[in-house]
Amino acid sequence: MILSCVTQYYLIARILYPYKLAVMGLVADKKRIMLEKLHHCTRSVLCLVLIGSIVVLSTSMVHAAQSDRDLYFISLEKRLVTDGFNAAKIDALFQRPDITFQTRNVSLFFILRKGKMDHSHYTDTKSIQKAKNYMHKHQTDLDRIETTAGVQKTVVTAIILVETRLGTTVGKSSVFNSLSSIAALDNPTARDKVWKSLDDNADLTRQTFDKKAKQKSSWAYRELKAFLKYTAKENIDPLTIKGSFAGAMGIPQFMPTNIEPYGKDGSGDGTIDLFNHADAQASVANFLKKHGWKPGSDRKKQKKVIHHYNHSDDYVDSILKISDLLK
Ligand SMILES: [Ca+2]
Repeated sequence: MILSCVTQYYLIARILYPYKLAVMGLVADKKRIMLEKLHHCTRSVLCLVLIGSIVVLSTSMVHAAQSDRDLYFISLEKRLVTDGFNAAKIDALFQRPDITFQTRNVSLFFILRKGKMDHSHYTDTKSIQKAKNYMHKHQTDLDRIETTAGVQKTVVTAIILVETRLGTTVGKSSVFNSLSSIAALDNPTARDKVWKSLDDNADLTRQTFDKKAKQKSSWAYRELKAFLKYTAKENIDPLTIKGSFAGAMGIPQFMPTNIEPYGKDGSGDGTIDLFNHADAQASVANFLKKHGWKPGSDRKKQKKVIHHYNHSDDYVDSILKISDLLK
C-alpha cells in the first residue's frame, strides 16, 4: 500500500514536472506566481493524501496483528492460571499458530435447536449389517466387557453405531479450539463476534443471547479444564484431538468431564484412549453400569439409564431397537 501511494505521488509529480518548468521561466510573472501557488497547493494535497494513506495502513496493520488470542482468549488464559494450571504451559499452548476462535462452531449452539435428530436410518438393513460385522470383528473385547461390566454388547455396539457410525465419524473440529471458543463467551468481544455471525435462524434477542452465551461459557470452561487435565495425564497434545463442534470426543463421543468418572481402559495398556475401540467399548459399558445398568434390568430401567447418555427419547428408543436387531 505504501508502494502504491509513493508510485501515485511519483506519477503525479512527473505529470506536473513540465508544468513546473513552464512556471519557472516561460510565463509572465503574474501568471507564474499564480501557477506556483497552485502547484504548491497541489503538492500539499498530495502530501496529505500520502500521510493519510500511511495512517490507514498502520491502523489496519495493527488490527491484522491482533491474533485470535489477543482478541478473545487472554481472559480465559488468566482464569485457567488462577485455577491452578501452569502459567508457562498455558502461555505456550495459546501461543501456537493453530489456536483459532471457532465462530461457526460456537454459533451452532444458537441455531441448531429447532430440528429433531432422526435416528431411523440406523435401523436399516445396511446399518444393522455393518454393526453385526463390527460385533464379529470385536467379539473378544465385547464378550469380555459384557462379562465384566454386565452390559450387553448389543447395547454398547448400538451406542457406538449412533454416536460415530462405529467409530468412522468422530468429528473434525479441534476439541481444544471448540471448548476454548465457547468458554471465551464470557468475553464481550467474543460474544459480539458470534452475535454478528448469527442469521435469522437464531431467533434470539441480544439479551437472551448474552444470557445463554454466559451459561454455555461456564459449561465449556468446566469441560475445557477436564480436557486439559485428561490430555496432561495421558500425555496427549491437546491440539491433536478432534471431535464434534461441541467438544464431544472419540468413538463414544464422551464430553471431557465424563472421562475421569466413566472412562475405562479396555485394551489393557494402562491408558484411556477414546479413539481405541476396546477403550471406547469399555467406557460406554462403564458409563451405563455406573448409571445403574444391570444384566437383568427391565426395559423401563434400561431406558432410564440410556437417557443419561443422551436426553432424547428418540435416541433412547433407537438404541434399544438397534440392540434388539443385533441379537
Ligand atoms: Ca487403553
